[in-house]
Amino acid sequence: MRAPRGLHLDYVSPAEYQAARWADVLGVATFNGRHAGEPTPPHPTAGGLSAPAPTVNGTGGIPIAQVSTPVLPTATYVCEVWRCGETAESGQHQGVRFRRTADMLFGCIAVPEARGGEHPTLREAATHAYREMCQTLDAHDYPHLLRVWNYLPDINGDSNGTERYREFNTARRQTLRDCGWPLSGNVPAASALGAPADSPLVVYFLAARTAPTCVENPRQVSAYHYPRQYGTHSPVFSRATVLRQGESAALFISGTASIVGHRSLHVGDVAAQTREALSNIEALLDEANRRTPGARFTLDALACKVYVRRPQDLPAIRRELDSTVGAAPRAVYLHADICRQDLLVEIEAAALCPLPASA
Ligand code: 3EB
Repeated sequence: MRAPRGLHLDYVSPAEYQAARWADVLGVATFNGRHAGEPTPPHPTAGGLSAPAPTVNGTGGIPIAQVSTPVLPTATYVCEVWRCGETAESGQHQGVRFRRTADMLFGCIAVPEARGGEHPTLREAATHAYREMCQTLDAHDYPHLLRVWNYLPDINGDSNGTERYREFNTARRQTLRDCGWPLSGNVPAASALGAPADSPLVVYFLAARTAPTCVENPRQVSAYHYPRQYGTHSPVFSRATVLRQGESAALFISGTASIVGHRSLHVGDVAAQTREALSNIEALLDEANRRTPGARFTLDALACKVYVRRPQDLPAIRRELDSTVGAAPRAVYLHADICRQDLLVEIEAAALCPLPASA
């Protein structure tokens, strides 16, 4: 089965993924079914999550980012499947596994942080991941990053007196700068979340040959302009990006939390934090629609990934989402630490919307 050309996103179980036999998969991210303290079960990639159809061109199979951040409420694997509606070609550049069409590339890299190993610190692991991502995109001529997902082991942990998320920000900014990529304005949408301490740094991304529209949130200070109280090197990401792709437009909303201006609001109140994050997402939808002639992105059409710091907050977060988004929101919930200690919930989202032929 093949979708119309352009990106599509599905969240499915490994069994559904296998049964679907999609011929146009561009890339996959899997989220873990492991409970803390349990032995690692065989990963679905080892159990046959491979190229879904023999229409695959070139070498290798589908790139799969294996994220060990657990799924809530019960630990069952979730596959985030990006499809493109056309035949794609797989490849590898250094440590990056990728798959691409004439317009788009999905890539992923996992870098273990090993004491005494090649990348002894998170900063070095992140530098390595970002350098190889940039070099892959340069080598294959996809000059526009649309969206980057970052999963950092022990994101709030300490590294010689500096929070590991801040170390990551330093590496991201310096490496993008060294590779000649922009540090503000035309920068990708992103998420940066925690993963269990024993997992590798996992980075996966979507890039394109055409430039996206980068969208900021009028309610928030741009992340790349955060004051230094949040770290000496500010995070490099846009609040959202929009890519026009023929008859449709794809919207990528960055991880969005209860931040107004640059401050965290509703500290300790998870329901209020969820409502504030959703207000930020609504503001981004308005901006995306204003900046994309012919598009009408709506809350109920979003596919959401919701990051929950404390599993016991899941019912309250779900209640807010259900009442704001209505009916049955397309949402998966993950148990993850969030980059500020005072944030309890963060929501990222993606959506496709048809464009009129004349737009
Ligand atoms: C925030 O708005 C919350 O460092 O890539 C959200 C999305 C956040 C992306 C990143 C961080 C990142 O600052 C945190």
